[in-house]
Amino acid sequence: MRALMVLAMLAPQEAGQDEKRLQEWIEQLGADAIEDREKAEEALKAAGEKAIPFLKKAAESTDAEVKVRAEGILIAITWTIGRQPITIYLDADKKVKMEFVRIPAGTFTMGDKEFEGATPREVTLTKDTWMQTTETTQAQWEAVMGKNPSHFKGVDLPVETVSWEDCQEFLKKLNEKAKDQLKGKAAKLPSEAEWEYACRAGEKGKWCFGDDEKKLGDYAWYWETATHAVGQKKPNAWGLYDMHGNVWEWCEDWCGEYPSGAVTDPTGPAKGVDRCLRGRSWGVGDVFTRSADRGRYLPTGRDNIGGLRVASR
Ligand SMILES: [Ca+2]
Repeated sequence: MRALMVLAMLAPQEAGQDEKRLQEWIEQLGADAIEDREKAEEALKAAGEKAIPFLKKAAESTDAEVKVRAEGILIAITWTIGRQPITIYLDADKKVKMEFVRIPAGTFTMGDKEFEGATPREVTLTKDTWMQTTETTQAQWEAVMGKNPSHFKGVDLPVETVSWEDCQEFLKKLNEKAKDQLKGKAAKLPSEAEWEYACRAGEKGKWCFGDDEKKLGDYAWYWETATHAVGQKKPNAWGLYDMHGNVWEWCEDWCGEYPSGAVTDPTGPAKGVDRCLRGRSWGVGDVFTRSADRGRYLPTGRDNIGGLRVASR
């Protein structure tokens, strides 16, 4: 009994000491000596999830040094937490595989005031989602469907010329084929909100890397004449490739106006004419590839710019 009381008395104090230490390290990010800054950086990375609220505050700092370092550590920590991939195999030889990373539940601002029909609103996603790290490839599609409808041919190229309805058939077969490997999770298309949240990976700017248009070529295939093999450019902070450009990615939702105000786990309108696509394709320019940009197409529509990325929950 006495021991329990002692513990109860100590716990808040220890938590307070932890916080104090984290705050000291945050302050040390702006220290004069570079070795002090690096020491603080290492300590904050090691603190992991506990350091996130402190780092988020520091990322808003007017001290450029603190801001840049805090942002870098945040990405590193998020990567570590989210980077627990699951791999599923689609053939007996284990040559064709799909990799998924965990997208942690959270709240973000969805939309962009510069885009029609994408008025910003606060969205909360209450459940973790697993997102395929790349667009679905032709090898993956063929392993499940036994055929390849793509216009540009290549096993590592993203599958295209698939309609939303074709994707539903693919997902149905994928769920049957990989039932044991999915361990109770269902493969599906992401909702628009899940897609944009995963694309932004914590970034509020125009693209997953911020607002600097000059960096777009590091992350995206755009203004091209054909698709490119998936996963060749830089991934976003959560390990997802080609969220901007290469092929459009079908989402689950019917396409409609966003409701106003904050929403939780939105899934789009109950009915509609078009289904939504995200991220744009190889054939267009910079502004259109932005995180909040929305596309729409008939669910039966097929084109060499439209593919998918599988989500799972
Ligand atoms: Ca894409």
